[in-house]
Amino acid sequence: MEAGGDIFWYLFDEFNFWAVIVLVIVVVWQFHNSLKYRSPDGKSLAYDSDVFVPGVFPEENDNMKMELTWTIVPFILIVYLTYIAWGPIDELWTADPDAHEIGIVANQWYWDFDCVADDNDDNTTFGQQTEAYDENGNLICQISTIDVEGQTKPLLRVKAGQSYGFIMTSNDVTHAPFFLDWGIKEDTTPGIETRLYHTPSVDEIGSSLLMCTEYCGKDHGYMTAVVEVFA
Ligand SMILES: [Cu+2]
Repeated sequence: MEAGGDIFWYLFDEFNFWAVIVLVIVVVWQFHNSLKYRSPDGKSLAYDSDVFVPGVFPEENDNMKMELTWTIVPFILIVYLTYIAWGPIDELWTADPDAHEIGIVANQWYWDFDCVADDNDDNTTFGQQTEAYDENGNLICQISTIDVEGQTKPLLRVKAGQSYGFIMTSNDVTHAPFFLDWGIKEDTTPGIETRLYHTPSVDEIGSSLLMCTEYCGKDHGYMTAVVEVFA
């Protein structure tokens, strides 16, 4: 299976599904107990509140079976969710030797792209290589700018079906590009090269946002770019 795309949305749906199940159980349980154990109108509490010691669970209410259940069942669920979350991480971190490498350098507060990442260590300016072609002469990477609600943003264009490796670093603090439509993200850290692999699918043709998802200061919320997948 290819990195990113469907595999991430499957994971997203799976997490949402279990979140809803847990929510329903908690809410039903909560209402059930609120009604079942409420103090009858006009009656005082079942136990003497004067001898109640805060922080000490009334031992007569102990229920080992219930305690084990609410420890073991969520534990199994968490182990399962952790296990399925490894799949996509493995996909986006597995280096594809045939991937075309694009450089991304994060700065406060803008993104530098480079269509040819082989000299990425020196890439401190926007658009060193603004285009790249495959061996058949087809355009597979193009960098320009685009106006988004009055602001000039970098535009990265990539081709559907082409495998890409994003070679990333930062010039200042930690940032994290999040390819919104692809569902993938990775930290960029000064002095360290991090990588992401993804092959945009034909389903991902069109424009979407790339945003910073690691808080990096004043203009973090405006640190965006547009990523366009073309056919
Ligand atoms: Cu940021």
